[in-house]
Amino acid sequence: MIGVRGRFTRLVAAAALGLGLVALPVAAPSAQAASPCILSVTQVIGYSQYRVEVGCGNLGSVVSFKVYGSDTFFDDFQFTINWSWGNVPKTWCNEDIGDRDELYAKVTYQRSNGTTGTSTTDILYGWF
Ligand SMILES: [Ca+2]
Ligand SMILES: [Ca+2]
Repeated sequence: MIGVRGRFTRLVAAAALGLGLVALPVAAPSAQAASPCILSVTQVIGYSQYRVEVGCGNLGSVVSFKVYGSDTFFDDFQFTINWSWGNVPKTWCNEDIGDRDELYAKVTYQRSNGTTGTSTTDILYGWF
């Protein structure tokens, strides 16, 4: 149950948000900061496969990643790669048959000190 105080806080937050939008007429709608991990899908020349790869830059080395297709109602899991890259049949990346595909990856990486972390890449748009 939401008390009066909770309701008030929400109203104030909503008002602050509104003011913030009005007070920043020049700033472009702030896009979410780009993920440090990047998903790429490239052709494997001579094969009906894509090379699917994730890099996390200075964050660490990629241990594994799970690829999902972003969709309106729920995001469907596509496949797992237990490495920083792997070759997969092209059809695995075609998450929307006859439509544009929106792929992203949930990544597990290892830092230089041996600890692991997780990150999610930005969506990669394409016609796979
Ligand atoms: Ca989709
Ligand atoms: Ca497609």
